[in-house]
Amino acid sequence: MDLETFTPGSGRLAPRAALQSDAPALSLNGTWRFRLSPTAGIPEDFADPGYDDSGWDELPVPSHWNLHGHGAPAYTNVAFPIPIDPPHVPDENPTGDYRRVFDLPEGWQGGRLRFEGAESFARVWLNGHELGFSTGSRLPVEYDAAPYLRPGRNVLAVRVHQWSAATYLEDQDMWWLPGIFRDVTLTRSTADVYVRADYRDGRGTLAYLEGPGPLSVPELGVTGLEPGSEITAEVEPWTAETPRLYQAVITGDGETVRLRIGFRTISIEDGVLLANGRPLLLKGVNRHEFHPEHGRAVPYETMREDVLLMKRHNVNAVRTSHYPPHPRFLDLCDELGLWVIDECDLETHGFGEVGWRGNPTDDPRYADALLDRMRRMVERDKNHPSVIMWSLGNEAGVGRNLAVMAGWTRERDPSRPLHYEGDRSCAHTDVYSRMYASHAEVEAIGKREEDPLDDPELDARRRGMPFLQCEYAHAMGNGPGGLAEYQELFERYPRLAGGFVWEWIDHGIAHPEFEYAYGGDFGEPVHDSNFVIDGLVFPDRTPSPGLIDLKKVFEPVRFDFDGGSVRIVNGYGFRDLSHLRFVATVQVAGETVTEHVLDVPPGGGEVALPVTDGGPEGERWLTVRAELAEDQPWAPAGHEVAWGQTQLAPAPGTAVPQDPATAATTAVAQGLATAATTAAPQDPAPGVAGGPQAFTRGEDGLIIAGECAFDASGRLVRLFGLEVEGPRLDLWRAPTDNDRYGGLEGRWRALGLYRLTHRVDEVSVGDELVVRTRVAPAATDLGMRATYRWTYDGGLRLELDIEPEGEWPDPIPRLGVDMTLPGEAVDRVTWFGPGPGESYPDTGMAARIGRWSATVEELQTPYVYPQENGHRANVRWATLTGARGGIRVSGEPAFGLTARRWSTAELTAARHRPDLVPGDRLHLHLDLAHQGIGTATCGPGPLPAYHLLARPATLRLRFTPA
Ligand code: IPT
Repeated sequence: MDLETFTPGSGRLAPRAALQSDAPALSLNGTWRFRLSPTAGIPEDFADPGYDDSGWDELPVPSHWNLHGHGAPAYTNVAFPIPIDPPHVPDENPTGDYRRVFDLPEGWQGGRLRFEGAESFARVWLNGHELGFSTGSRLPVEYDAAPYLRPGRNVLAVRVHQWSAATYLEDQDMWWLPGIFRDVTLTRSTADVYVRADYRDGRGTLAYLEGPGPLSVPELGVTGLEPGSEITAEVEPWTAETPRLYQAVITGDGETVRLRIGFRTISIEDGVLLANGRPLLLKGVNRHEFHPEHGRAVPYETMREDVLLMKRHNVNAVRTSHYPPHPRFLDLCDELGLWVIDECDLETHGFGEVGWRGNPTDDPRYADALLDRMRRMVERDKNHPSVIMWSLGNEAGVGRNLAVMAGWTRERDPSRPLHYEGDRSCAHTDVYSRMYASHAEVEAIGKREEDPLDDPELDARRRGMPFLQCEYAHAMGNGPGGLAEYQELFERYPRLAGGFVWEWIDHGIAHPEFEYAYGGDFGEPVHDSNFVIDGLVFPDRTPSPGLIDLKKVFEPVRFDFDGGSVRIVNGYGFRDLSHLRFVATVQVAGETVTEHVLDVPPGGGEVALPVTDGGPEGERWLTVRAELAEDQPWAPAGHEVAWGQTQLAPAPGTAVPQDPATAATTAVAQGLATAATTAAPQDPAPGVAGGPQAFTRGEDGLIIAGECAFDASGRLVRLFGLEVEGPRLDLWRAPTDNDRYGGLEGRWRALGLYRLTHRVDEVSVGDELVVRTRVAPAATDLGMRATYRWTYDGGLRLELDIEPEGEWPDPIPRLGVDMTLPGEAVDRVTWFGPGPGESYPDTGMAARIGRWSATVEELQTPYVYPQENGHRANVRWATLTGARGGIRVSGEPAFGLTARRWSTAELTAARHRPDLVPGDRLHLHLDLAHQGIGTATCGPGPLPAYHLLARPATLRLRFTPA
């Protein structure tokens, strides 16, 4: 068989819509016989019905054979794992032979064999007769089975080759996972149906373009509509916010088809993307199909979980990166409401590595194959209201075949705009799309002030288009930072239609040793390491902090507080607020003192806040939450959709400083971390009495103050009975993926920031203990003067002055102190400040002020590739407690808190989660500031305001017994 053919397939029936039909269908999913060969050229005798496969293994279908012990997965991002020599492929070509025996039900006649997806080149035999072959891994194919079906026992044989000429079209950034990975069905359905349902000003137009017989929509009183005709009716529109569907029934050719129709119109007017005549703002994610055990053979329940999770996190759009998903995923999008960019199964990114020489996108020999892919996608998915744009593919460079794909699609479906990012000229698209453009560039595009194209005509055309970021905010590891600023731009400029965060899920493969495997873990000679771990949810679909932040940033309701009232702004595009209940809660020092339901008009507006003075002392915060008033198909009543928080004036007669966080973060961002110099302690720590007390030298050489002791070098060794290794200045953090790929890690390492040396210059003991030190890495004259000033009054207070020496060229990772405590002394951390999740200067939008509590284990964010995580910023006070008490740390005014059972060096060295083994010390990091996170793995680093520059700064902390 010629695997190196440019032809996309043979023997196939014309593509048609995925439909629900009452025609008999026999699922051929289940256990098949399977044999893997290392090369393609083995005999074809296995296709013979009489072939003895008793020596073969068993394999479930759908699945990928290399996730079932036959070979191993491999991950590459851009690089091809085979030589770039189209259409040729190596002799080493894993080839899976499949056999399935099935019994035809009594009286069964005719039928088609339908494969929803097989990767990548599949030949099919029925009872020894070859039906044909197909490529286009994530697209369906059907063969006419009628001539070869027999009553009773039938034998289906399939040979799947991993590599073929079509491999050059499937270079998506993901695991290479061959096999029959979607459903196989013998179906007697033959119907194709094509409807177009538009909506304008309260009226829907249903154009019944093609179908096997009359169509009816009982709910609209429509019956007997013939193909080629249309009706209009008063309808409710479909939107992702209000996914109203009408059930249509079509009968003809011996079957009845049910189709859910959604009336909606996508248009572009004055360079703005509209749905049903209103601006459409896409709050999207890129979704690959992935399951940590099943790869791209994603169970239906998991698809549903994805949609529910997206809806619950205020995501309203999906780009099906970078291939059409399982058809049922789109049913879920119709039903639960998500706008979808349906993307063709096309990526030739690896040609970029050779200057795009030989790119199939520009090779006429591949034209049929590219068109075939587009046709099969459009025909399969053409009836879905959720699908609002067709995308020609991803990262496939430029070339004449794009025109072929676009030309056919425009003719076949003029109702949906075309998307493709890879051709900056936008010659074949209706929207201007980019990936990972910086905030500044997005803003310029928003103003239609982007750099011009060379061709003035194309430039004018592109400048008139709406813009979207098909990928932005690369969610790899800790991050992404900068989300809020992107959203602010998307909402400010009408040209900007929003975008799609890269990407939905970490593709970590469940692994007995590593917990989750990434590139290289299966010994692949060519791989891209953990670049496949870049999702908003962990491999098991637990939301990562990035998704929690995204939910906040995507909120469809805004709260603008102003004194005694709040303006509630409806940020939905297509519905009012009547489905929400607004609850206002006042907390003082984290304790709820009042709770009211607010009366909010459906359109939003100014609402008076409850009177809240009186009550105890402490920071007083008002939180307004918008929650679902009733169950929705995607979340139960009470689910929180949005929230806003504001600090209230203290109760009369009490003196409580205003939120230190705002002052502190701004100041730190500007490198002036000396904010709020005279702020009173937030938290007059309980149980501490007495006035100032002097430090004395004990006989053992220790310096003593009450229950605390320092060694002769001025290092804290005992803290209220706990044996500690005292706080020391530290600048290092375990680099994040963004630090690493953005280049900062390299510069930090070159400077030696992970191997600081400490020198004590002076220890002076008296009313206060003053320890003057210099902290610096070897081989440089850069350094930090760190002066620790300790005082004791029953509580122990530290004022640490930090003064950089020399010209520090780059931002530093962090600025703070590290100390350790006996591990068994602490298992719980309770704090007042933003929480419950982690936060860094440009992340943590989802953190709200409150009193939070977690075990040390719960404070760790389980990034698949270990890195800096778990930092709680702007903490006012924290207690670290175990069975026998503990300590309390109070900020003056606030500090950053991180607690781990391993050191920063261990975290830095770890490559997989199981490398992190709890030790017998608790490592406590009390920080003044962190460098921002950004999204430099792909895209911009932190915005300038989030850079931590080496400048003079002061950290003030107070320790007391808990
Ligand atoms: C971009 C790809 O489109 C996407 O599939 C993924 O690989 C992402 O990068 C990185 O995770 S392309 C890149 C050149 C910006």
